[in-house]
Amino acid sequence: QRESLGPGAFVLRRGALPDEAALLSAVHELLARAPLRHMVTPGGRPMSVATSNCGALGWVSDLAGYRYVDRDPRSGLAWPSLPASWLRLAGRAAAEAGFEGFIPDACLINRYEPGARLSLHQDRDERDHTAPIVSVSLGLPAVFLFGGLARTDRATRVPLAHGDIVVWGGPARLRYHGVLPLQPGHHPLLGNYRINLTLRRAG
Ligand code: MD5
Ligand code: FE
Repeated sequence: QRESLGPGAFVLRRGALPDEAALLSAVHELLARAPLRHMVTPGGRPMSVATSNCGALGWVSDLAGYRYVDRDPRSGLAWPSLPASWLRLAGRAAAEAGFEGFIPDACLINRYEPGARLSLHQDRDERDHTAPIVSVSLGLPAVFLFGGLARTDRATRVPLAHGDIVVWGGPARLRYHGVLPLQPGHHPLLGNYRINLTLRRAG
């Protein structure tokens, strides 16, 4: 049930479904401690996606740039810990895609509401690009844009649904990617939201 998106990129369709209830209750607990917020890009525009983090490091953006930090700048507190079950899920998914021994230290939690999007970008704020990234999609479906190593490379469109896990590593790790504006809808567990978890090795 492992589907290839190209070298180093694999979808495990509905791979997180057996864990959906535990994942969602943990998400809600984590967000109570480190609330979602619209981070501001270095250019000064609030992102349409609302963001929080858990793990030793969390990704932040502000007028000074993008970086990983060990505290939530809003509260001054350490980010909540990465749940042990998420570490296991990420390790298992990475191994199924051929990346053994993946131990994330950061999980970015992105919430999309209808109209929210992520424009084409690379994930390159992590120290070591040899580790893969594991992404878990929950709630409303989205269309993922999967580009190439150059910004102008043609992007393919990959539909992602509730429970889908994607692993990006090796030759896919620095490919440009984005998410098209979320279409309105209703998901039985998440209402009109999509939540994406990206588990990373940042430090
Ligand atoms: C999402 N989030 O669906 C995606 C999932 C982000 C972000 O892009 O930065 O929060 S992660 C997709 C990803 C990561 C690393 C490499 C590649 C895709 N890739 O090669 O296409 O909300
Ligand atoms: Fe990304």
